[in-house]
Amino acid sequence: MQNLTPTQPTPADLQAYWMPFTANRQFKANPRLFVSAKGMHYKTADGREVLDGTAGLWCVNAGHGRQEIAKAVQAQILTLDYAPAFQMGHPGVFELANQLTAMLPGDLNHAFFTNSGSEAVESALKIAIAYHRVRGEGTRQRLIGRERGYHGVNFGGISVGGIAANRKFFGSLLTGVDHLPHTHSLEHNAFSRGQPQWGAHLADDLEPLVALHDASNIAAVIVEPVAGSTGVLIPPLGYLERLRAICDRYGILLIFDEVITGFGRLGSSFATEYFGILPDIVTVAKGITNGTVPMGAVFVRQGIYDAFMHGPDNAIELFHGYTYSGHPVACAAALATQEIYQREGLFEHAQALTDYWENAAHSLKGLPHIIDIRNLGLVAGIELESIPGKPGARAFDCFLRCYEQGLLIRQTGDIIALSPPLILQKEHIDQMFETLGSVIRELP
Ligand code: PXG
Repeated sequence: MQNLTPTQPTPADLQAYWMPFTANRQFKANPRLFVSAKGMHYKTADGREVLDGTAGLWCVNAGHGRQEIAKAVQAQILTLDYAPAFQMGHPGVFELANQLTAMLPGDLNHAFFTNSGSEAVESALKIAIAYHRVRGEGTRQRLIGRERGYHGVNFGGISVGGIAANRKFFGSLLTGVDHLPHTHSLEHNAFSRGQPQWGAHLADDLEPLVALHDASNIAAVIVEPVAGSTGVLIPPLGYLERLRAICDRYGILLIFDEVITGFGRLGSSFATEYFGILPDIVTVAKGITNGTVPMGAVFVRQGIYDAFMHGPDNAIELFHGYTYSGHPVACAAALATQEIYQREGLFEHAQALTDYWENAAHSLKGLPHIIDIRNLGLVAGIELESIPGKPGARAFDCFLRCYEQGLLIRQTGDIIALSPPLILQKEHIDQMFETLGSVIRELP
């Protein structure tokens, strides 16, 4: 791999940096550092190439080291490095909003910008509650998430989120939140290809919550169309449709958190297009800039935006925003990224590889420890049986061995998640599942 820029040597002391979502002491005793990346591969500090099976953290959809993005970012910094986000604008952010909303179905035609998926979620939840208030239904404040949901790590996101470890350390969280059941069932759906048959009825659990609280107190339901972080849970056939129908019946906003599913992961621009369902609000991040510059966004339907556009012209309609909302450099990166997605037809490419990907993933069926394989678009989840009393240990062992063998995978609990850059070719798919298969065969 050509190394275009000099990389720093590994620092002698790794102590000062408190690493996020990482076993710090274990890592620092045995560090794993990437020093460069190009295309489908990372390069490690000890000079090995590692095939990227996870697009970084589900974000580098157009592959690593894209010149076009680098050039756009450099040019933007030299032209306009920063413009105040409040009461001022710059061309790039309007252009980006136009382009992105044109990719979304229906009247999801207004974009609010943030700097991460977590901030997109907070913004979406605040917009949902404020929307009802500006329409004169200010009692609609309750939020409904789902067990095992991941909506980032800020207080709103962990409140509606359903991953216990992400919640239990942090106090009382938001009040007025309920959770739908998750949709995972090994009993009914193990080794399903694509969307599982069983489970649409789980959406009906929204009904008793409405009966309990009354619709007049409920603002929104938020779900990941495909749950990623918790370990790849594919929505059962008909489930999302049913959720949409119940929300419609009671005037509850439906929020799709597309931080992972956005920008081609399922072989279409967004999950809303893939499933043919129109939510009221969509959150994105990650692939919006190919992971190069932090950015997130919230898309809302016309009626939501319109509801705020009342009162005197000089009144600020939404008291919310970030110093770096629509940052010029992030916008330049996002525009260059969208250009690559389109020019290279990467979503179509992903779509064309889906069957091959599915077959490769399911070819691991029958190997020791594997209790489920699930897939959709270019996502796969492989669930391993836990070692009794040591949850997560087997998949972490698998992760380390794959890394040693030149493959980057993601592990959450005892589930392995794969979500490669969309530029991959069949030989990368072969290599990924061959390596993973041989590693799993050797796991104790
Ligand atoms: N919503 C969803 C659905 C996500 O997947 C966030 C919000 C938060 O985004 P930020 O940009 O604030 O991290 C995410 C993030 C993993 C993994 O390995 C997943 C995420 C982040 C890090 C790791 O599954 N998802």
